[in-house]
Amino acid sequence: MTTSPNISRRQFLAGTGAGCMALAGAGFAQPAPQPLPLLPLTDLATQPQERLHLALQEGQHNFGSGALSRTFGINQNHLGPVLRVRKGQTLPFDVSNGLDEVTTLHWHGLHIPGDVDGGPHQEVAPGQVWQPDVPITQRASMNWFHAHTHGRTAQQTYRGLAGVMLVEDDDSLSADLPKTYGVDDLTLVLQDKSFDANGQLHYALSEEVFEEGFLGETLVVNGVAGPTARAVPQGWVRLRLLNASNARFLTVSLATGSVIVIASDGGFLAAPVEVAEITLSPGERYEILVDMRLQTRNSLQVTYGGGEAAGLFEGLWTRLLGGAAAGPQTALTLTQDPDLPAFTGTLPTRLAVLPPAEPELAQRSRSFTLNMGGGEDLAVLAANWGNICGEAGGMGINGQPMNMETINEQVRLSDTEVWRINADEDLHPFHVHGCSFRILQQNGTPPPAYAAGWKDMVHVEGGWSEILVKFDHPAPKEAPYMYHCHILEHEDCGMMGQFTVA
Ligand SMILES: [Cu+2]
Repeated sequence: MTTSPNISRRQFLAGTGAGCMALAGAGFAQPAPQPLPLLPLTDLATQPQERLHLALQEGQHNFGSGALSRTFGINQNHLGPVLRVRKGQTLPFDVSNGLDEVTTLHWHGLHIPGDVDGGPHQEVAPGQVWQPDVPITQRASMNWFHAHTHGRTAQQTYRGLAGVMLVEDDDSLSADLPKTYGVDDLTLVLQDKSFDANGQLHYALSEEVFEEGFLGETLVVNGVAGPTARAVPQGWVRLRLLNASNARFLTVSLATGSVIVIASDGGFLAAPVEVAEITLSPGERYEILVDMRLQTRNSLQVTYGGGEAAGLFEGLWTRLLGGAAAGPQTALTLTQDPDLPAFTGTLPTRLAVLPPAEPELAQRSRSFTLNMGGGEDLAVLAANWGNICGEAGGMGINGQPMNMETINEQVRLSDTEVWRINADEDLHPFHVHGCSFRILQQNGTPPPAYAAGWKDMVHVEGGWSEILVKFDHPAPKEAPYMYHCHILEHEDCGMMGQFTVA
C-alpha cells in the first residue's frame, strides 16, 4: 500500500460518506487539494494513423486515500486515455478484453453506423479482440467511450471503463481558442464515487439504488477525490467537462465570475453563452472558458443535484447526509502561473453556424414514456448481484423493458424526426445513439441557451421534452442503435429500447 504525501487518510475520509455523516449540519468540509491528474493524451489528429490498441483491463488504483481499490481501466489501471482525432479519419481499433467478464465499448456521441457503435450487440468476450473501423465524419466535439454491456453498464463504467474522444476539425484547429492540452486546455472527467471505511471504492445495489441510481458521496476528478488544483497560464483557460457519473446530476459554477460556455455535447455553440451555472446530467459534456488574465486564482465549483434536479435527491441520501453534501464543493482550483505559455488570442464572438431547429422539417414524430415500474421486485433483483437487472426488466420505455431480441422502432435513413419524451416519475437523462440532435423543448419549455446547440442528451422530468433529430447512418437489425436513460442503473434495469435505421 502506498501513502500519498498530499493527503492523509483522515483528511480523505472527511470527504467521503463517513465524514459527511459526522459533519452533517456543519457544512461540507473538504480536504486539502491534490494535484489534478491528466488523462494521458493519444494525439491521432497530428500523428500518422496506425491501429490503436485499447486494452480493457483490471487494475488497482489509489483515489487519494492511500488505499488501493480494485478497478477497471483502458490501457491503464483506471479510466482511459484522451484520444484526440480529426474529422475525415477512419480509426482502426483493436479493443481487447482482459477482464473476466463480457463487455463492450460504446463511442458515446459519435455519428457512426450501428455495427461499430459498440452497444450491447457488439459484445467482446474475455480474451477476445473487437476490431471496429470507426469513421469520424462529424464536426469538432467532445465525446467519450464507455462500457455498454446489457445489464452491466453501471458496474463496469463505475469501476473505470471510460475515456474521452476529442474530435477536431479545420474550424476547431484554426479557432482562436486555447488548445494546448494539459496547459490551457484541460479535460475533466467528473464523477461521484462512494468509499468504504478503508478508503476503498464501494458499490452496492438495493431497491433505492435502482430507483435513484447509484449516488456516491465523494466528488472524483480524473480519478482522484476532489478538490484538485492546477497551475495555469495567465490567460484564458478552456475546461472540457464530462459528467461520467452513473446517476448524479452536477451543477457547475465558478467561485468568481460567470461561466462562459462555448460547446455542448455535439460541438460549438453559435456564440459563447455567459451564465451563472450549468447543469450536466450523467453523460453530458460542455466546454467552458475561465478568464485567468487578471485573477490569480479561481475555482470550479460543483453542486450535487441542483437546478431542476434538486428535487430528485431528497430521499435516502439527503436523510443519510443531513444535506451536508448539497452545498458547492471545489472540484478544481486554478492558480495563475505567469511563467506558463499563455493563449494570447482574441476570443471569437461567433463560434459556429447553427441552422435553426425547425420541426417543420420532420417527416414524422414518435413518443416515448420512460417507466420506473416494470412489474419486477427491485429488491429481489438487487439481491441478485450477478445478473443485475439483465433481461428481468424492472423498468421500461412505452411499457416495454429492453429486450435484446426486440426492435422497438424503425427509422428511415436520412429522415428527420421529432421525438417526444416524458417520464412517469422522476428526472431522467435521455440519450440517443448514432446522432446529434437539437432540443426543441426541455420539460415543456425551450432549453437554456447553452443547451440549444448540438446535443445527444436531454433532461426529462415533467412535461414533454422534444428533440429534432436526423439519422444519417445505417443501423441494421443485427446491430441496432439504442435510446435509453443515462442513469446507468435505470438503463441496466430495462429503461432502454432499440431502433434500426435503413
Ligand atoms: Cu432514468
